[in-house]
Amino acid sequence: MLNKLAASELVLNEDGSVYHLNLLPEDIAEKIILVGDPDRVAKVSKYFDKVEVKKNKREFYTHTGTLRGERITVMSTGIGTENIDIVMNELDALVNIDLKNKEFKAEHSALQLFRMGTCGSVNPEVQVDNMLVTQNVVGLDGLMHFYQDYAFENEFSRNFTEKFPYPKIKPMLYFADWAEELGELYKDAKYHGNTATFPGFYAPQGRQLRLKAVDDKFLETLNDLGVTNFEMETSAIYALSKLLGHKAITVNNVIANRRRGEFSADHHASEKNLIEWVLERIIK
Ligand code: R1P
Ligand code: URA
Repeated sequence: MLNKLAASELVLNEDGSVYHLNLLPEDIAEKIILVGDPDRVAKVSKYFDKVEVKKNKREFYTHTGTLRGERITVMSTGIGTENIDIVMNELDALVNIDLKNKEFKAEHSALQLFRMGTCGSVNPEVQVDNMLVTQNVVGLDGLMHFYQDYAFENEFSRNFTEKFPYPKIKPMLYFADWAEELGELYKDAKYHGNTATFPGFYAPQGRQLRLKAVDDKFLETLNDLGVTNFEMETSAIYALSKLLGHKAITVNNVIANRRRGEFSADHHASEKNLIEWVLERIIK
């Protein structure tokens, strides 16, 4: 059969669930909140009226239930774009591949993905404990170099690509393809900005403990190129959503201001605030 996937390519568990997420198609809603930290899943689902599904494998914890009568899923992705590669492909398989026959479905289903994460700001004016919605994203992680060509161009990306001064690092640029739809839900966020996604927390984000990073001026250089904040997942979420035909938007709680050397005095309180803020907006 033309589209039939081999057992080595679409890997399933004994119960027919997708290999890493450990989920069956009926376990997820169309609206999915993605968080990095597995502990954040229960902090979100405690607001649901009812939780029907609780499953996990490795760092991927999933709770599905209803909130104000609407079905909703919250899932942890763990840290990094390599995990997002797994999350995006397996979520898409749950809705767009017939897992029994291992064939592509004729009808495409689009998911709505809401990343609710944390980040560090590189703009000295951006205050900690506030929400920042990602408009453009610079992928400095490398994942998308392995997929078919996909590049987005706008004024931000042209300026960034032209002036980015580190020839060994190849940026890939994407944007929030949510247009008026998902972005409208978050229009009153305190900040909208340009996020850079990295393959690490320390030197890749310019942190120097006992090891030197490429450049002492890394934060200033990226901020001068229009980058507002640093984190580790959004490039892959935006790019793979675009390629797979899903809608995605990221809002991160700013827990660090890297230029001022500040860290949130109570990031648990601002995490709670973020969860309530997002749930209020995505479920009417
Ligand atoms: C690093 O501490 C982690 O926190 C951020 C980064 O993207 C990375 O995953 O997001 P989460 O709080 O959603 O995990
Ligand atoms: N998450 C990151 O990846 N970087 C930060 O500075 C804070 C949260």
